[in-house]
Amino acid sequence: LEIKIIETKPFDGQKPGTSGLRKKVTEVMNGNYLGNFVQSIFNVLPKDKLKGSTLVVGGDGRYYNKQAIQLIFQIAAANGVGKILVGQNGLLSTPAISAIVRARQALGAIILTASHNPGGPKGDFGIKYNQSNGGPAPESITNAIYKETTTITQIHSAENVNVSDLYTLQSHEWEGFTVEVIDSVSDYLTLLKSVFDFPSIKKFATDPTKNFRFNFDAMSGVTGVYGKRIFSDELGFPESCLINCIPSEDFNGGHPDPNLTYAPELVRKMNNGEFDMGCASDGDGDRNMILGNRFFLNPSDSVALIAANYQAIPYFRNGLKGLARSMPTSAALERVATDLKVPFFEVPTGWKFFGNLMDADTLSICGEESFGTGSDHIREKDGIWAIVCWLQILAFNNTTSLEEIVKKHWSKYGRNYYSRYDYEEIDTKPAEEMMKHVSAQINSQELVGKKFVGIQDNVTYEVAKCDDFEYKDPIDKSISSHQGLRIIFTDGSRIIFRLSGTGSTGATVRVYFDKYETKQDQLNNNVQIHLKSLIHIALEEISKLKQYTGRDEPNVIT
Ligand code: VG1
Ligand code: CO
Repeated sequence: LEIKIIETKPFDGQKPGTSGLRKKVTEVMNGNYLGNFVQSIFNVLPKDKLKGSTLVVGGDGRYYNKQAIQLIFQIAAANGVGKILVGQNGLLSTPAISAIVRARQALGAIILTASHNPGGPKGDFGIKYNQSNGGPAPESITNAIYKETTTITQIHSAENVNVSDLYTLQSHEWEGFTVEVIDSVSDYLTLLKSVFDFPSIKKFATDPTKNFRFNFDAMSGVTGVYGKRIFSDELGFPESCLINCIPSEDFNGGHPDPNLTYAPELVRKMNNGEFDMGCASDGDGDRNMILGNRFFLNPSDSVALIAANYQAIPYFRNGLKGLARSMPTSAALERVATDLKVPFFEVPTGWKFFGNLMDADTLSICGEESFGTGSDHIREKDGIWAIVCWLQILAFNNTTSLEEIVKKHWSKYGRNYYSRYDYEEIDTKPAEEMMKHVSAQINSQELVGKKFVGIQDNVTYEVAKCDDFEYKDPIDKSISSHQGLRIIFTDGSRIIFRLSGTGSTGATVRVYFDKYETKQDQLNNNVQIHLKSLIHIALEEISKLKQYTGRDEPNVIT
C-alpha cells in the first residue's frame, strides 16, 4: 500500500442529522470535504478494532456515490481496515447493508445515501456510519465524529487502491487489504426467506382464482435491483408489476420519497382501482408506502396492524418481545401493545433510537409515521420487509383486500386519525421563530388547562400536558433532549411540532396531528375533515404558522 498523508483543514457544518450527513453534492465535491468526514469516522473508531477489520460499503446509486466509494477504499486501506465488502455497482439498500453487517460480523458500514432527498449534480449527497449491530451509530458516536471534523488536519490515503470494475463479483487484493464485490441481494434475500414463508406467499400471489393485482414502484432508487429478484424471481409476480426499477443517479429526475405527493403515478393507479396492492420504496429502500385498492394505508396504522397480525409471520412465532414507535407516530401501536401485554416504548424520531432496545431483546416490531417500519431482524427500517409483511398478512387471511383487514382492526381497537403536514424549504429564520413562539408557550406552561373550541366539531379541546420531548434511553441511560414540541389534550389528541433533521437547504417544519376515535359510526370519516379542528388549533391558534412562514398550505400532506 502506498500511503500518503494529505494535509487538510476543517469544513464547517459537518454535523450528522437525523440520519447521517446530508449536503448538496456541490458542497461535498469541494476539495477534501468528503475525505475529511471519512477520515473523521476512522479517527473515532478504536485503532485496535480497525486493524484488519471488515467494513461494508454501498449506497442508493445516486450521483457521486461511485467517486465516494473509491475515496472510502483509499482512506479505509490507509487506516488499517482489512477488507471491504462493496455491493455490485456500488449498490446496496440500507436494510441490506444492515443485514450484511450482521451476517458477516463486520465492524460496521459506511452507507452512501441521502435517502428520500433528490439526487443528481444539483441534488443531495449523504453519508452515514453504522455499527457492528448493523444499526446507525448513536448520538455519542455521531457527535464524536462531528468533533473530529472541527479539528482535523490530516487524511491518510492509500493512493494505489483503485477498483475500476465494480460489476464483476470478485476480490481485489493488495498487501493487507481486500475489496470484495458482492451480490447486492443474496444475503438480504436469505434473511427474508428465514423471516417469512415465501412458498405460501408465492402460492397466494400466483393463484389464478385470486387474481391478486400487485404493483411495486422503486422510484428509480436502489430497490429496483431487489424488486426484480424478490417480487418477480422469488414470489412469482410478473415483471410487468415492477415500475421504475432501474436505479438512476438522479432518480430519473424524481424525488424518491414514497408519499402521496412524490409518487403520483402509483397513487393515480391505485385511486383508479387498477391494483389490489401498490407499494413504493425510497431511494435507499428503508421506507415503504403501501396502498390498497382506493385505500391509503397510514404508516402509523401499518406498524400497528403488522404487530396485531404477528402470528401470520413465521419470524414472530415465539411471540413479541416489545413494540415501539417514534414520538410523533400515532398512538395506534400502543393499543396493540396493551392488548398483547407486551412492553411498549416511545423514542425520538430516527431509527438509531430503536437499536439499543433491540440489542437488549426488548423490542420486536417498531415504526415511524414517516413510512418507516421494521423489526429486529436487522437494525434499520426496511421497506421491502414491510411490503412482504403485508403480502404475508393477506395470504394468511386469504384476502386480497387490505382495506378489509384495516377496518376490522379499527373496529376492534378504535382508529387514530392521523396526518402530518410538511412545509419544506422555508427560510431558517422564520421557521426557528415560529418554533420559539410555540416553545415559549410550552416553557411557561401557559397552555396547560387552556381550552380551544373546535371549528369543525364544536368539541372543547383542553390541553392536559405539553413539553419539549426528552428521551432517556432505558438501556444506556443517555439523554436526548429537544426532540419535538408536544401538546397533549385531555382526550389523548396530540399536536407535535418539529424541525426536520434530514434536509440540506433551509428548514422543513413538520406538524403532526393525532386524534383517537372509538365510536363505531365514526371510523370511516375523511381524515382531513375529522382532524380539521385540531389542525386549526395547531396552525392558527397555537403556532401562527402562516404569519411566521408565509406559507398558506403545506407542500406535503400525509
Ligand atoms: C425524517 C423522518 C424520520 C426518519 C428520517 C430518516 O427525519 O421524519 O422519521 O427516521 O427522516 O429517514 P426528519 O428529521 O427529516 O423529520 V430516511 O429514509 O431519510 O433515512
Ligand atoms: Co431512506
